[in-house]
Amino acid sequence: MRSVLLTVLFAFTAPFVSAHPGPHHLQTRSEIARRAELSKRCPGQAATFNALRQKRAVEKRSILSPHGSLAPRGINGTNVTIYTESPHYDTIQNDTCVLAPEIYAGPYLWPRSQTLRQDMSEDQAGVPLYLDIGVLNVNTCEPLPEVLVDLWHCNATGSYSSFTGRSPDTPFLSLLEQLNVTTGPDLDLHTDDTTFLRGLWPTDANGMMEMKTIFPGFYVQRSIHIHVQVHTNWTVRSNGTIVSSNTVNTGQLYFSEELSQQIVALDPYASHTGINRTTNAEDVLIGNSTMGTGFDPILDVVALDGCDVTKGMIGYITLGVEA
Ligand SMILES: *[C@@H]1O[C@H](CO)[C@@H](O)[C@H](O)[C@H]1NC(C)=O
Ligand SMILES: *[C@@H]1O[C@H](CO)[C@@H](O)[C@H](O)[C@H]1NC(C)=O
Ligand SMILES: *[C@@H]1O[C@H](CO)[C@@H](O)[C@H](O)[C@H]1NC(C)=O
Ligand SMILES: *[C@@H]1O[C@H](CO)[C@@H](O)[C@H](O)[C@H]1NC(C)=O
Ligand SMILES: *[C@@H]1O[C@H](CO)[C@@H](O)[C@H](O)[C@H]1NC(C)=O
Ligand SMILES: *[C@@H]1O[C@H](CO)[C@@H](O)[C@H](O)[C@H]1NC(C)=O
Ligand SMILES: *[C@@H]1O[C@H](CO)[C@@H](O)[C@H](O)[C@H]1NC(C)=O
Ligand SMILES: *[C@@H]1O[C@H](CO)[C@@H](O)[C@H](O)[C@H]1NC(C)=O
Ligand SMILES: CC(=O)N[C@H]1CO[C@H](CO)[C@@H](O)[C@@H]1O
Repeated sequence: MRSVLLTVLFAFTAPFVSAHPGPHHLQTRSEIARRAELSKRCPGQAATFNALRQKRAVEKRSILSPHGSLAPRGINGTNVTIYTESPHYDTIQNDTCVLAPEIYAGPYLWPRSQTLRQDMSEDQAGVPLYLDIGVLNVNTCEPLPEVLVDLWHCNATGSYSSFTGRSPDTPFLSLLEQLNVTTGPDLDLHTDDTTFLRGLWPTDANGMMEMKTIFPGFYVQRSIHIHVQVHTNWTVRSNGTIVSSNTVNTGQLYFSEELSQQIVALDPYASHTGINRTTNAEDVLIGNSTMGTGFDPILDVVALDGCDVTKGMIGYITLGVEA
């Protein structure tokens, strides 16, 4: 496995930015159509992007320096050396999944538990999944290096870390009713400080990053998905959580129905019997992303051993960001 040496600026003095789960934004048809067009803009550059990935060698670089483009002014920090594994996948899609600032990040967005690491599986049981993510700037069709990719999803039986006191089987509106709260920017449903299946990692010089996790399970009313945000101007604290981010692009990534069926038939996924799984076809949000547009939020998957996905897999996707 090739390694890329990164240097990260850890900030110690910037203020804490709290989570602001937004309202349930659905996209307008014209916005979907616009993003679908964007998703097809860069096929040639995507091929170049791929060639760059294959040439990638061990390289040493500093991603943040006091005068670098990503170093926020006035933040007091120090450098820490971290190692990143190169992504596995050798081919790139020519279509991209275009993220947008206005897409719903969901009630389980919880920045204080998202930590800088390349393996966010902790002790969670499930089928190993390596997310191999490329980020392209869809305005220039160039890879976006040094942007922070932020990922979170539920465990094999539908629970999110930091929200383990919430039942994955309770519909969202019933939960709000039970708690006598309304949705809005100050909604806080968290119950604890667990961090499993939440992670952040920057893209390398070629706009690529990799995260090890497990295949997600499901919870009520949603098809199996992974939340993703891309931060283009960011700093992390000494404990690896994000300090601030002015520029966030948000999206959700999905799996094919066939693959989901195959995985949820296995333990421990199969032990989640309290609700029926929502399929991609039934999911409201995925329907809004894909309907007749060619916009593609489904991860391409290859088995780690080349034949059996139930032993582990690599999920590959190119995210398009309007930067
Ligand atoms: C993507 O690549 C495939 C296979 O090379 C090709 O058939 C398809 O037309 C390409 N799509 C775009 C949008 O370029
Ligand atoms: C990045 O964030 C810093 C700190 O919040 C801000 O001062 C700076 O203007 C931002 N840069 C860009 C390009 O948005
Ligand atoms: C950075 O932090 C150190 C230790 O907390 C402090 O002594 C120093 O004055 C700070 N420097 C700046 C520029 O804020
Ligand atoms: C961090 O690394 C950069 C690039 O190597 C260097 O210029 C800078 O002085 C380092 N900062 C600290 C606080 O060590
Ligand atoms: C990291 O530090 C922040 C600020 O002190 C805190 O709110 C957060 O819970 C910490 N997160 C982790 C995972 O340690
Ligand atoms: C998922 O997380 C919940 C809450 O922590 C836990 O009770 C459950 O056992 C976990 N599922 C698996 C398969 O470990
Ligand atoms: C629910 O909250 C509202 C506003 O905070 C309050 O007026 C009302 O009494 C609460 N109802 C119950 C059943 O706690
Ligand atoms: C799951 O779906 C089946 C078939 O439609 C239905 O009989 C069953 O009651 C559902 N189970 C739950 C927990 O909703
Ligand atoms: C643009 C668009 O088609 N939005 C749809 C998103 O999904 C909801 C629920 O299915 C529809 O009501 C919207 O029309």
